[in-house]
Amino acid sequence: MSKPVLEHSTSRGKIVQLIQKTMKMLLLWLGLTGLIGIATESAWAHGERSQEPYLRTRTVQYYDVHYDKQSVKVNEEFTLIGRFRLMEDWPDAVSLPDTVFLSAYSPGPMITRVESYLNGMPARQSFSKLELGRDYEFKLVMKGRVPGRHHIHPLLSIHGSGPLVGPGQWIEVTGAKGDYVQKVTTMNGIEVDNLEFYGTARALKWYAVWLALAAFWLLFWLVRPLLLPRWIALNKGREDVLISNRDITVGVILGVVVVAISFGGYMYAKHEYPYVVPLQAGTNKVDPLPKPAHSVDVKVLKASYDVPGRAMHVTARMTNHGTEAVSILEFATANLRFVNTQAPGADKAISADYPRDLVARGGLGLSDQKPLMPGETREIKFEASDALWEVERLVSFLTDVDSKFGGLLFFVDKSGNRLMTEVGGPILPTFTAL
Ligand SMILES: [Cu+2]
Repeated sequence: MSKPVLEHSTSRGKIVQLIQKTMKMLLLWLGLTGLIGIATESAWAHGERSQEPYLRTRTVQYYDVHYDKQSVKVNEEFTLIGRFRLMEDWPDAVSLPDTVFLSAYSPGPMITRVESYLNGMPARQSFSKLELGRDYEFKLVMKGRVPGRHHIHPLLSIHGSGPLVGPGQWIEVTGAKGDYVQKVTTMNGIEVDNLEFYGTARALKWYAVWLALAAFWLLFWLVRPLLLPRWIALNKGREDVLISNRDITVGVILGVVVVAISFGGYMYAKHEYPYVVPLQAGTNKVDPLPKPAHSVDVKVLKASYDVPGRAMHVTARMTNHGTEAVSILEFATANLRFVNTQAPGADKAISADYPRDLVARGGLGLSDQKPLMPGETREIKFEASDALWEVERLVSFLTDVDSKFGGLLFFVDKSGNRLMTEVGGPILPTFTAL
């Protein structure tokens, strides 16, 4: 008789072993994913790299973006300023910026947007009909809410196209979530200590009232014989027994109670809050920044992407319509920056607060460094080579049906004034080493 017992205990042991094995594997997997996460911290960002390159290189080009702080306490404010150019060569597949909303992108509600402006105008609402080929300036005042290290971006949401983000910066929020408050004074002088929970208790009470009434009405019918007995009664022609006088009385009373509560609640709210401003849903209009007085015309003659060398080569005919000689300072696209280190002021081109993971170490190579004189037209070849093209997953233009690139080319004169020109056009991949 001992055999079955033995067998039984063996199979039990096997199950225990299996559970232990599974737990070990799970722990190992958790440990590994944690390690990978630590090793590639940007993997914790929110998938900005998975956005199609034509969206990132040919729609909104952010530039001059600054974050005034990289570490804030809960409740402490920080400011995010910058500019963007809406590219003239906007992709056909993307909706035009006819309805646009400005905000910041964060992994969940980790920060609070306190103020936002587009070209100095409050940006509480969406803006309509932004102009292609023009520049806009934004300012976002944010406030730390949930402690942690969060990747924050400026964000332009375009109706029909989705979110288009600017360069993301890691912002450390320190302190305790419990300390977070959002104090406001309403237009009629009422002080609200914490907007986070303002009115939620009252809303929950109302939920409770309606849930109780609904539950009562449901139970009132559920306690009686339900479907089959009623169906049989119906078949026997006894509709009269289905709804009694008591049912009708209760129904009428409930109806009166619901109307009384609704109307009474409305009257009470009207009396307690005589001034109510509804959520503003209309769009605003804003003029773009004025066009700069001078410009450099850039006509792309040839563009190719060298796949093994991870380098973009562009040959362009450039004409300086300005009054000063200018040098090429920078090529920027999809928040990546390729700086020509030999240009005047190149060392100051990228501010200390700009995310370093978006700066190409390879810089920008030029076929000739001679400044472009006023009125001069010359063919110049520039090369933006860096592994960032791959890291940032910007090379799927190789497989796009609309293989085009876009970006901004910055020029600088000897006094440090910058001129900016949109560049772009069809691009061809070269798969073999040159
Ligand atoms: Cu991010």
